[in-house]
Amino acid sequence: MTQDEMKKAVAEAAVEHIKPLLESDTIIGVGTGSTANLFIDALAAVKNQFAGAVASSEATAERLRGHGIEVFDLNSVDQLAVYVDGADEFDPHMNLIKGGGAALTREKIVAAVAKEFVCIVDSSKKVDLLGEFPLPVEVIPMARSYVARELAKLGGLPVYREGVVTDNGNVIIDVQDMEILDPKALEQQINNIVGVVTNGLFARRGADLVLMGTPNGVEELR
Ligand code: ABF
Repeated sequence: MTQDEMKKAVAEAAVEHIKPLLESDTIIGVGTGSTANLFIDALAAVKNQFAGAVASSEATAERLRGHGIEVFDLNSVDQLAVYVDGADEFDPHMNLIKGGGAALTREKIVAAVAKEFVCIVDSSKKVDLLGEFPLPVEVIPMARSYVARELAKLGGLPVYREGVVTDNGNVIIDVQDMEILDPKALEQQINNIVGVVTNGLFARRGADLVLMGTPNGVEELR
């Protein structure tokens, strides 16, 4: 099985997983990235069984609409039954690093509102300890240098992601070589730096279920 085939298999497994939740008024949260895109494509087959979706990025909203799935503003929605999204890394405690696609802030907001967070990945995303993937941090542009200095004090090597502006008009700093021994504490610590909008650690609200594509099929991890 290729990596793309594993991604497609988890995307389809995620649709099977959410099917029992779908009712005429159900609204679901949908993430960003290549695995989430395959989920959206698979979701199109059941689009008449639910009301619509909240998107974690402009790109996702466009893809959902392209399939005829209604996209709702999060402010018009009380609760999302489920949020389905990919990740850049996940550990055995369901902590995640996200944000390689620069959509981390909206992803974290949509995940916060959802009752269940289903993370869809291929087996290359599995790690024992988070941090090999550089940790993305979304930053207000005028605070970029200050935040970079503060991140360096936490032991990481901050690298400005050149040429990237988020959907919220901000910039991204990727932190390399960060020792992430306590993901929840570090998530909070980085959030406390003035000028940081969000960081890509999803530990305080990690995944409830990881569907992982492997060469032998899809594994469910809780
Ligand atoms: C989003 O897409 C991100 O948080 C993460 O950066 C990325 C994973 O992308 P892919 O599914 O393409 O590997 O979920």
